[in-house]
Amino acid sequence: MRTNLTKIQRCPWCGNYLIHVAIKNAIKQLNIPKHKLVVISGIGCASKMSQYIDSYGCEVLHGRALPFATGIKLSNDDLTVIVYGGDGDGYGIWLGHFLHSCRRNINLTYIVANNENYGLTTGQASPTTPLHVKTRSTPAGNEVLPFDPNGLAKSAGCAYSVRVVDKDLPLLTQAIVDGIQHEWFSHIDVDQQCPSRRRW
Ligand SMILES: Cc1ncc(C[n+]2csc(CCOP(=O)(O)OP(=O)(O)O)c2C)c(N)n1
Ligand code: SF4
Ligand SMILES: [Mg+2]
Repeated sequence: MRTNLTKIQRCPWCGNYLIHVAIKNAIKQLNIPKHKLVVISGIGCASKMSQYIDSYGCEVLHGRALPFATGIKLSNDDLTVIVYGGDGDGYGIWLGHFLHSCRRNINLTYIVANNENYGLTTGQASPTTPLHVKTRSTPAGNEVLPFDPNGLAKSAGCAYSVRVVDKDLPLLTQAIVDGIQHEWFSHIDVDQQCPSRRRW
């Protein structure tokens, strides 16, 4: 459990700051004590979140947060388990875990900071990068259609799948509160600003 972390490794104006505030608001609103909360994340700018929230938590392998969190929830149903990661982490390298989590419908709250690129590794295209935009891996413009994460989640069986903008803090907080209270798998895709890499 982290109590003395002072250095936050994010760019100024990164949307992850806003999502962090929304998570803290939601936890406070629901009165969840820190010993009953677990935050699990993969690897990436977004995934540092588990280091910064004062709860139990773990930053696991890239794309492996969902199966890790599933094990925790199955072994102790009393815990509130939040899974946090980026679009590359959840929709790219291990999309399979996302879809099977939707199918299994185990009570996890999955928040995706969707900045439409692989931010930590300097801005390559991800599965949600819009058509034609130039990234580090698509210098002539992205030629691959992005997919719709909420549509995928719903078609795989997830009944609570929403998309919220990071700047709308009240709506984002409410979406997280509702996601935690939803008794099955919940998915919150956050349109996340990333001033250093997402320049479209
Ligand atoms: C198995 C594995 N493959 C690749 C990497 C390199 N890597 C680290 S973070 C990352 C992408 C992160 O993108 P995203 O999940 O969208 O997070 P963001 O940094 O944008 O918040 C990659 C490819 C890794 N750490 N492990
Ligand atoms: S690269 Fe983007 S996502 Fe990563 S810390 Fe900077 S603004 Fe945030
Ligand atoms: Mg990303």
